[in-house]
Amino acid sequence: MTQDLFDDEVQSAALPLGPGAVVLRRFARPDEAALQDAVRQVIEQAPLRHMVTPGGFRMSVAMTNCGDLGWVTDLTGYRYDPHDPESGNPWPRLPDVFRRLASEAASQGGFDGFVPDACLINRYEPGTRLSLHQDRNERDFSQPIVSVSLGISAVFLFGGPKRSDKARRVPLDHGDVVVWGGPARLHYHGVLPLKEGTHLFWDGCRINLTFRKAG
Ligand code: MD3
Ligand code: FE
Repeated sequence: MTQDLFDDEVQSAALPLGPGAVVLRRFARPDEAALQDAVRQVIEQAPLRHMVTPGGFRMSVAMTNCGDLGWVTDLTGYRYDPHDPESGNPWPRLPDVFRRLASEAASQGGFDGFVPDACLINRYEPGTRLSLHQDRNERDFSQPIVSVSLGISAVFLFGGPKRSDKARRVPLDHGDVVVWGGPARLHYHGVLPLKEGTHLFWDGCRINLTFRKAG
């Protein structure tokens, strides 16, 4: 009886945002301590850094990666690279809790068998924003992207297939997981400048993990 009620609640937490996009509110919360440990370990081996765009702008989001491939940008362009350009080392391996969480979330979002080979870690301090863009550096757009929001809340902008399409504002809070597949996979998206806030997960910052099958 109690179990049935609980299952209903879990089901009702999966909110479709639009075709192919499903929000799993608070899905990552049971794993927050393990996720915090894992993020700390990755950052120890591959520190967060502000990358430069091909246009010469320093990104306000600080980034690092783990997994077989890492997303990087520099003056020569955007790419997935098996090595951290700062150290020349391979990126840290994907922590088990990352792999499991990404695959469970993808299944809940309708994508069974998702095996990410790349995890981009983004850190937002207050004032940091991410302008409207598409994610097109991955090989296979039939594979979803899974995002995990941790720490202070952000307002996410979810647009359409054209840059000029009107964007919806979606608040993303600590533990929220979103699966972006199907038609949503190539929609424009971004993050509004982060407001000041307090959250113990990462000392007043927001951490976002995006899991991809890049190669
Ligand atoms: C919708 N990150 O790393 S996560 C990115 O909050 C990125 O750090 C944002 O956009 C962040 O590329 C947003 C949500 C997200 C990620 C990938 C998407 C939404 C997406 C790809 C297609 C459509
Ligand atoms: Fe993106």
